[in-house]
Amino acid sequence: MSHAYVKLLVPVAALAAVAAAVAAWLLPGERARPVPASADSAFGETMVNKAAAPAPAPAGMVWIPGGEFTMGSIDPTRCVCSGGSGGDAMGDARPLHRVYVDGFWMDRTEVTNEEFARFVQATGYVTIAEQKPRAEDFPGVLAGDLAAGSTVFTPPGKPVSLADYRVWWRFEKGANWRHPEGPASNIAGKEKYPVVQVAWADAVAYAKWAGKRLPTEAEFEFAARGGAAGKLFAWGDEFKPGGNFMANTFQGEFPNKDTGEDGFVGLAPVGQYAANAYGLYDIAGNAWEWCSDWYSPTYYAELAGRAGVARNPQGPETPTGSGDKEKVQKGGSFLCTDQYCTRYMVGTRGKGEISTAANHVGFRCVK
Ligand SMILES: [Ca+2]
Ligand SMILES: [Ca+2]
Repeated sequence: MSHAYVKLLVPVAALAAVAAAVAAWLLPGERARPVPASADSAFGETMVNKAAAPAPAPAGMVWIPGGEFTMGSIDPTRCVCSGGSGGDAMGDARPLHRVYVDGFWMDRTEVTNEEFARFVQATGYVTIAEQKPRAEDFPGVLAGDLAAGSTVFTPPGKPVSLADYRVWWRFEKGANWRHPEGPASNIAGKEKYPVVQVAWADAVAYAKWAGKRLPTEAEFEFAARGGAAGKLFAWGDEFKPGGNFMANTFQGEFPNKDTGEDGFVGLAPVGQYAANAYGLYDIAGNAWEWCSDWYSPTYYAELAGRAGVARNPQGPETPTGSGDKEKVQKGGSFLCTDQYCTRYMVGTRGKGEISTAANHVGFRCVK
């Protein structure tokens, strides 16, 4: 198992390789444009399945009926997540294409620290961030630099150029799910916060133990849209309907000063904002959420190029793009902002190297 963030310890020349893993959430040069009043008419109707939910409902889960919908994000020239220098940021979330998913149960909230702690207590599971990387996976890295740890967001404390994410992300020895910002931090009193610093395999291990699985990207997006079609956000077309924040994102001056106008600087306990139409909390913002699909920037184009509706798409056979093994993440996080990248918008995509964790990435399960 490789450990991408240890690459942060090796000479700068090697850092290009890790760029995609870190910058998956925050692409340099990606800047905001005004929010359009309504979504693109290219979205087709969402046709929600009519069958009743099977009984009984599993604890903490809601029924997502499934159906056919249009997946993806709208034309970048009219969208906040429009391109910066190249003008094609978020191009991986286009073209729009028709997808059908079967109904499924989904966790109401992100998996919390107390839930993850029960799994660890029951199984003795050790997350990837808690394991010392193996020397054979990192030839050329000094033995003393091979330390267990993970990636931590660190506000620079002064206004900075947004060109280099390494100014606000660092590899922190001893950072893991029990110590999300490093050894000096802990999760005491944060039982109801989403677990973070979990790599993809850690999320899969939890899901198996719980008798569940990770959602596919299509399932996540169908659920996030709440039965509506072509809205900009999981709750509608307005970012702050009636002046109310609907998700935990970032306000202030990115990345150095989060003013927490939405009530929270950094992570929030789950369920602090209104649920979407399917009863899902934090389906946008708070922690990014791992999906089961491999990531390919051209997957939507591949699906759109096939005849008919893509039925229960599972993602590409293999990851393509940066050269790293990346899985899809959805929903954005407490670090998303219209000053930099607005991936809290429904229909957008994120991604992460499978063995890489960070203090803004968590997950929820389906079954
Ligand atoms: Ca916030
Ligand atoms: Ca979330």
